[in-house]
Amino acid sequence: RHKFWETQPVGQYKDVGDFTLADGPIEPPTPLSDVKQEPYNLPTAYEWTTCDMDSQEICDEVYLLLMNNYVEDDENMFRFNYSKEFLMWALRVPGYYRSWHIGVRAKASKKLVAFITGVPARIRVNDKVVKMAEVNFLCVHKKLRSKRLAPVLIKEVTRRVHLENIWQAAYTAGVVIPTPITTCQYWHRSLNPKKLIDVGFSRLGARMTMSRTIKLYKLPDSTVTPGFRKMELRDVPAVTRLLRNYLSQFVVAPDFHEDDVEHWLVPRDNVVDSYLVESPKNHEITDFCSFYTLPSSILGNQTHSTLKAAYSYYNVSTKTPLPQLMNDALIVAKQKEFDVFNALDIMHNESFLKDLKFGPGDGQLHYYLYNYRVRSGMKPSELGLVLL
Ligand code: NHW
Ligand code: EN5
Repeated sequence: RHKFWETQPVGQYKDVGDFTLADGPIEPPTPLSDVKQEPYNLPTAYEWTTCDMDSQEICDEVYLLLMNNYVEDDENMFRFNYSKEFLMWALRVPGYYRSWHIGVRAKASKKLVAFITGVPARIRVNDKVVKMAEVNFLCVHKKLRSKRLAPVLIKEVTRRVHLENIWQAAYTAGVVIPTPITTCQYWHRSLNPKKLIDVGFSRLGARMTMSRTIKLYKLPDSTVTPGFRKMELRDVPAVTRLLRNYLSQFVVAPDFHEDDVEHWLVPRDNVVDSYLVESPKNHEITDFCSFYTLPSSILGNQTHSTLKAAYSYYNVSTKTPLPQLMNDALIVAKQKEFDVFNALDIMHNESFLKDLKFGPGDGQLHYYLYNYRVRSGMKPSELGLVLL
């Protein structure tokens, strides 16, 4: 059923529920000298290119490939439209390898037709911290689909990750392949219900009018938690401590150091927003919440071309109840004119989804590890990792 994935060191369907298999690598590393030195072969009309994400011109090409060919919902009404600034943030992470930002061009026209990326990360699985690649932005131009190009891209990124002596990876997908470590549900909180209904993102509920719906999703004009403010660079040490302590309870989570927190969580306009609660009494930082900006193109609507979506990122509560903290996140997202706030049912998110009027979406997100087995039957609430 999976001609490619059956050949890869990933959990196979036959092993699901086999609790005798222990956590750890599926196969051992090979000597670096045994890693293939030359890139994999592409069909003769195509060639490999390393995409220099410092270059505005290359970033523009990547941006356009993804804008026109990346992930759509199951009814092809919306397509992710990651901004250039977002891509530069997501790919130029601490210790990144330029060689892991991989493109394919048509030899004749030099047009960029496919892409895949890895970025380095330390991911903790139970009590072990493992160096991994986070693989994302796998994309093949619509005109080149179903030609088995994706397995070549995946093998090539794998080879380049191996050359850096890294043997594991983490990735997510909307499709099921062998074998998810867990499957998460997307939830959506309407901020601009009129627009969401107009573009077909959501529907008017049974026995609901537009004005009743608008009233249902109304939010206060300003945040309610005393000491709630935007995160700043000077907060990095305190946020790192708060976050490390919080993430330690999950089965799979990033092992964030201060340089990671500085990169991933210090606010960047239209990319990532982070807020915290600083106790007005002793200036202690007790709570934290964050979200990233990922608009979607609206395919074939006369009046609206983009849907502005915020995605819940990392949230930590020690003093402010999580539902209250996230309500403040909704309020700032509304102030910033997001149309919808999305979240997965991971970490402690279930504690606020229903109370804050999120509803389940029609999409799921499956989480995967490459060459690493984890105890089967992990629940989304045991997952402490968000991939972009
Ligand atoms: S998930 C988003 C993926 N991108 C999109 O959905 C964009 C729109 N679609 C496309 O561009 C986030 C194409 O449909 C793609 C497939 C390119 C998806 N992950 O070339 P063929 C990520 O980026 C398998 C993994 O003919 P295509 C995460 C499929 O099961 N595998 O198909 C990426 C089949 O294999 P099988 C996927 O439609 C993680 C084979 O590809 C997949 O023209 C990557 C068919 O290939 C997916 N999302 O192109 C893995 N979609 O065995 C990283 C399809 O079933 C692993 N396939 O026959 C780790 C590597 C690093 C290790 C380091 C140690
Ligand atoms: C990972 N880095 O399907 C990338 N999104 O529910 C790969 N549905 O937006 C991940 N179909 O339910 C790819 N509205 C996986 C996600 C692919 C994109 C996707 C889903 C997630 C989505 C929307 C729109 C559906 C349009 C028709 C949806 C309902 C919202 C409603 C609001 C009010 C309360 C009830 C729910």
